[in-house]
Amino acid sequence: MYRTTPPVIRLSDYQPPEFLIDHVQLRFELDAQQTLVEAELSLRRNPAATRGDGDLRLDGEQLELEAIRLNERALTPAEYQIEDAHLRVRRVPDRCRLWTRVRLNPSANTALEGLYVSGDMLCTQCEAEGFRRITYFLDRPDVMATYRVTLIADPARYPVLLSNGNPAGDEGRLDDGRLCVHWDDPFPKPSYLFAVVAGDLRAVEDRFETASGRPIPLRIYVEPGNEDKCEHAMRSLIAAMRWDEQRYGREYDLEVFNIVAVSHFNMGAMENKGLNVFNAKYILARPESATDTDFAGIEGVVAHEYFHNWTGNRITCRDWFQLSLKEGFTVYRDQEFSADQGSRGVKRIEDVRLLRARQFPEDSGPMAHPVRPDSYIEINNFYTATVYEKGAELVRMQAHLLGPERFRQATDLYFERFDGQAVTTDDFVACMETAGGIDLTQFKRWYSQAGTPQLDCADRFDPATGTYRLEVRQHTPATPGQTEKQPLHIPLALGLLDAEGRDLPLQLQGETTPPAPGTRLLELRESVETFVFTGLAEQPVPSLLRGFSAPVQIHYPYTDAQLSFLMAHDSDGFNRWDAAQTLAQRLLLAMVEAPGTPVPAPFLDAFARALADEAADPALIAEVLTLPAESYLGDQMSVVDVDGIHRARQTLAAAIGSRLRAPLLAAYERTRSADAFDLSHASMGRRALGNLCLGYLVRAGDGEALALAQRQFDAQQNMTDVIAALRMLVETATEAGEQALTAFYQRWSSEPLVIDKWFALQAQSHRVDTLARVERLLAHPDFSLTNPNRVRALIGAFAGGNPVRFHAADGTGYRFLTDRILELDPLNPQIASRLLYPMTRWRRYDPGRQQLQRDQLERILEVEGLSNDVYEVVSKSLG
Ligand code: B3K
Ligand code: ZN
Repeated sequence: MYRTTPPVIRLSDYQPPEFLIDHVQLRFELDAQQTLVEAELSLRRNPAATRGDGDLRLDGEQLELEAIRLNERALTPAEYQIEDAHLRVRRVPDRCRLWTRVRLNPSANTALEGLYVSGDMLCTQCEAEGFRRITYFLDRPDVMATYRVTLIADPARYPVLLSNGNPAGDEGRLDDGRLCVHWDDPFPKPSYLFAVVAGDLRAVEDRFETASGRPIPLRIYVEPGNEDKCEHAMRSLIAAMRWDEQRYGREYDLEVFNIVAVSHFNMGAMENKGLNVFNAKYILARPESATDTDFAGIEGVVAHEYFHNWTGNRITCRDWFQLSLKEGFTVYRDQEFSADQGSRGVKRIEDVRLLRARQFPEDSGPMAHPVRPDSYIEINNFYTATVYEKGAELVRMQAHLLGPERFRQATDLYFERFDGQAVTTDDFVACMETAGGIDLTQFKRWYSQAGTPQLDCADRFDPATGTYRLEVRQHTPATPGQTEKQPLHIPLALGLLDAEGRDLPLQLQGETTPPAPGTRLLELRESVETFVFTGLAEQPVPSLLRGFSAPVQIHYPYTDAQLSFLMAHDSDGFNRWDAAQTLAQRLLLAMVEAPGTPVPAPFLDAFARALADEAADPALIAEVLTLPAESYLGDQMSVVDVDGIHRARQTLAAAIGSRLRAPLLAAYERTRSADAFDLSHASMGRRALGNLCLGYLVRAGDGEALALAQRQFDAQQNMTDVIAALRMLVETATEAGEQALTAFYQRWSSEPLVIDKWFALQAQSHRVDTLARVERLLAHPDFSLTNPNRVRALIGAFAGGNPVRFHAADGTGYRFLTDRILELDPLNPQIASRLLYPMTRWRRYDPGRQQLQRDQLERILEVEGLSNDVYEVVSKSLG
């Protein structure tokens, strides 16, 4: 049994810090086993502090304190105390300099938080609370300081020494031959943005000239041999820097901008000031070894981390409850950036697909929390789809309510008002209110209220008066700890279509402005609201929540015919896609209920029509023709029928493949491109559509299609095509699949990022023997529990990306995951906790599976010395 319950941190307990740190001098003697860190903190009592006993309490974990001085004087043991995760110095003066020397062992740091070893290099990860594993400090984001850093290391091992800010002065050599380098960061920053990297690294260089004409050298540092894989990341960085100047008037501020790609990293990347550290997955790419999805990921993440320089670094969070202040806004910014680089419509669909797949389930499950949470045990558990993706939707709604010009004025005001400060989401919204001239008091409930609002719509057309009444009811289901919900301020974009599919002119009753055709933004505020449109000659078909104008679920009793009609005619691309998804979802759920349900001809006709639309963006057509995921279909059922959903989806895919054979083959041929390595949006779209078509054909058991897949695999061109073909071979043809897997491994065995794909693809296979294979792969020489990418590729892909095999009715999947979590927790609690997610929603399954999952969750809870990360998720899930 877990003995002491870890403390709960609450927003309502927030207190300003008793001390501030204005400046920090750090000196590192870097070594993989023994690193010495000397820190001199210039401290002063915070005039805004409301309480304090005169003692200074600094955070520190896993540090060996060797020496401590206050204002140059060594402290006696009576003057300080080391409590479990704190250093307490008694009675310090209002202004002082505290100097400490601590020793750490980076090579023993498997949690990858603080200073750790990745391959042959040393690197850091400090967000959220990793700096306290480097030195004793006020490790909280509302303490912002300038830093001067000295790095000393053996140049044979670590010829490149990097930290935040600008290089300061010449590199030098100490008498013992060690290299000594200085960095200066003039911008006050919270400790979570601190970074150090040391290694034998190669730089890929370019340069960017800012709007005001300052040339900025840009360097991407990689391990030797990877220099030829940085072009796309560099191009994305330059595009992001330009975009932030043009769209937000934000210029880069330091003299250099550095990025380092590392192979052991807990998440995607980290926005450390002037020194972004990246999971190699989000930097390294060439078309023969990375997929189009990888390229899009790189573009988005490089931009995201760069954008943090203003939204996160120059203006940061007062406390971790405000995480969405920087994450929600920065995700919104990277979404808009990517929309401008490729297709806006397709990007919106991808973003909403992700929101529905990840955030909606989170918001209706045991870990549901508001965008600004009120409490946490372990903050690392709150880097969630809610804080990030729903947070981005809240910014998007405000941008929508203000319109582009006022939104820009509001962000200008935000940057002007809060530069150099640590602030709150309320501060952000206040800028929206001031510049927008609107009252967002009610809107702010979006930040504090968890759960996905449900909108129930009903309508009535009165031909006698030509009026159309639309009634919208909103309600938000209860979430853990929040049973009472209040109505939200919801922007609802809609259009009304005539019988030809054209947008009708819209005029609300009582309005004097002339009716305008197109989309209209309604604002909901009450639990029930009725909107009366006048001057209509015929019963319209409503197109609701255009562009997904709010993160809600909308319900309207559409007939299948109306959905097909919207799919064909809606002027809103998002709603055309959404209508197609709803149609497919309905059919699939009917097939789950009644397995013999035939596939209706109109469904296939609509599919064929979309396929034949050669004028449309192939990426968009691919989105329209992609069936909803198994997990998403499960979310729509009161009890998830794991096997029924899998069967229905396979059956429908096979039916599409056999009944639309000719048009699918034609589309496949049409989308093959002469330049397999082209990375334009158009080429990526063609590959997506082509592989989707081939996949349907293969699932129908089509021999010719399987031969095409084999040929596509053998051609070994773009990785997008190779991986798609490999997946088809593995799923269908045992012998050819095995051979292809072997060939693929041999070809790519020296490229870890490609080998991750090899692991993931096998873990996601629908074949019945997949778990046995995954267990065998645990013993593969390339598998390692200490590399998060590998863990995600094998264990994460199985548990999170293979519902039918993970949720096997005999509970073997659950037991497997639990065993792995218990092995991982002592090594890397963040990764262990993340892997748990698929089991937290046990209540959604049948009684047998519920019991099996609960048994495993309880088994975890019984382990002594569990991390706070895993404890929090398991205990809340059992709740
Ligand atoms: N800010 C980091 C995430 C840090 C996660 C710490 N557990 C990456 C990002 O959102 O840009
Ligand atoms: Zn971020």
